[in-house]
Amino acid sequence: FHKEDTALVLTHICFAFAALFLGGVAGLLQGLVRGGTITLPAGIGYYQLLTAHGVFMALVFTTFFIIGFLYSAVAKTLGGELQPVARNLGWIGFGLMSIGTIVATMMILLDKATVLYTFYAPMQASVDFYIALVLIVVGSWVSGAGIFYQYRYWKKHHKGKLSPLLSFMSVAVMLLWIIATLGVAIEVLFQLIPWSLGWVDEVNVLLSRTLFWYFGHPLVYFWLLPAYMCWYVCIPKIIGGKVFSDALARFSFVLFLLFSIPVGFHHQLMEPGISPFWKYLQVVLTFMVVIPSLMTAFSLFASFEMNGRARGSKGLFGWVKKLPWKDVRFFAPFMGMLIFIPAGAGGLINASNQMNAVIHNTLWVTGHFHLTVATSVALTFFGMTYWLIPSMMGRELTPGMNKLGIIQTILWCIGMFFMSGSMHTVGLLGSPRRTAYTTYSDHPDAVGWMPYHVAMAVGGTILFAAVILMVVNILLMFKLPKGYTEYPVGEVADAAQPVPRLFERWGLWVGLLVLLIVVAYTVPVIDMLNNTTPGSKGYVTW
Ligand code: HAS
Repeated sequence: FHKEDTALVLTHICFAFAALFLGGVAGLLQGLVRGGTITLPAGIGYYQLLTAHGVFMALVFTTFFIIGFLYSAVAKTLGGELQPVARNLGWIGFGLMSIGTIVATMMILLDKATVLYTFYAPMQASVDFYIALVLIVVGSWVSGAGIFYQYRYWKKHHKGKLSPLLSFMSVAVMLLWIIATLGVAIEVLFQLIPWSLGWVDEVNVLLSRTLFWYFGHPLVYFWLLPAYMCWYVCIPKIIGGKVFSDALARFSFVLFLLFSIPVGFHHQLMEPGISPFWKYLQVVLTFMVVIPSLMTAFSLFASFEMNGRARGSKGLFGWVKKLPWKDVRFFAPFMGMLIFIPAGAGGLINASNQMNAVIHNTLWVTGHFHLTVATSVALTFFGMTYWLIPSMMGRELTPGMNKLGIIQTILWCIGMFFMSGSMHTVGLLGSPRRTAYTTYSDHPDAVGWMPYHVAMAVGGTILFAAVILMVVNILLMFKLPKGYTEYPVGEVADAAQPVPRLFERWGLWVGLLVLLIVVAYTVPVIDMLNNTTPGSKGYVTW
């Protein structure tokens, strides 16, 4: 890697892990508060802490890590180094995003933005917080422009050639992000900023939540897809095999692009003011977006099995023994995949209207996203970090560092087992999410939840130890001996079908996506603006 590319990528990665550390501190404290173990000192509020935890972990850690990784992916696969224009755009994007993050953090610390990581109305923050969000979003668009520039530059100089799979995926992820963030940009610019400045007295709460979830659901795929990039492309190389099918991988990313945006209503199933028909339509589309995940599961099993059989494994599951269990580059993402099976099943439960009525706003939902983003995605990002840093810095991933990585992964899984397991269980018993410690005047139900809340705190403490170990491992990685660590990019299996050129017709996919968004959102949004849907009146202003 070019030195300047390494600097750009690793600055993003280090920023991401600094956020993980701060988010981890907030997470530990809030777990202990909720379990009734401690009370917070110095007037710090539970919700202030919860906001910091969500913003650092879910928004800052993920976005910085992903953008850093995507830059490494396009540098690696599109010519071996970044074009100066792409690199400069990357730095400008980073600058805007980091200034935005610092301002947002200050506002949260000053208790002027205790609005949780979802920040929709009617909770109101200081205008500085919203401006900080604008900086973060605009910065990410500039970074996206750098990725598109690198891709277009390569295409221009390789006329008629198929782009490398990893770069195709990077473009898809960034397109998804930019189209999704348009919703939240509209919300912040046209609703939240004028409202927080006092220019308007009212805000349409339902519209604000709708615009947020228009962004909020594809946000989860913005987190997931870079992990899928690792599962599809890097893992086959790490296990010594090949990518099962380039065409299938591209197809699944195209499906994600199409179906992950017009589905936000599945976060609003219990909300009045949106007619059941539109909720139903978006739930149907939600089940469509499950298909590419099932295709991914199929493709991964196929890669593992093909590789095992090529190495002489026998029987139905003999290939399992051929996997490199002691290699953290495989083990951490693999645990992520494994845990994604129950995590995804939980998602299917959430998306079903009747079952959503049981779990909505309970700790079950918190359990769901700690398995998905905080385990499947986070463990994959951790596993990637163990090769990304040494390979970019020209250092060798030593057996000692590998071992520390395995210990860190196991700690994470144990902590998450206790934390997310008890969240799921106590959620089914009715314990609400986003609630500070209370026994509701010693109501027997609430008292019955307490042992689970204590188990959550125990899990959270183990997870905090795992965060610390991860941060220590990162610091140690900068001291690894000089040498070579591979940046793993898998080749495609010989038997795979050729890739239809149609997949790179971005205009077609974006056009179809716009059509789906228009179909799924136009009528309900007009209803919200006119207060015409039964139930929306009275809910609509604050
Ligand atoms: Fe979700 C709420 C539905 C996936 C994150 N979700 C959330 C929230 C977050 C989140 C953060 O319908 C809370 C938001 C808030 O603050 O209110 N979710 C789904 C569905 C899926 C799904 C249908 N969610 C995710 C992913 C996330 C994420 C991914 C983050 C990265 N979710 C919902 C709904 C709600 C919700 C409702 C609202 C609930 C409410 O009422 O508030 C699907 O995409 C899941 C599909 C996944 C699968 C699994 C495929 C398995 C694979 C692994 C294969 C393993 C192998 C290894 C090969 C079908 C790919 C095995 C090898 C061996 C040897 C055994």
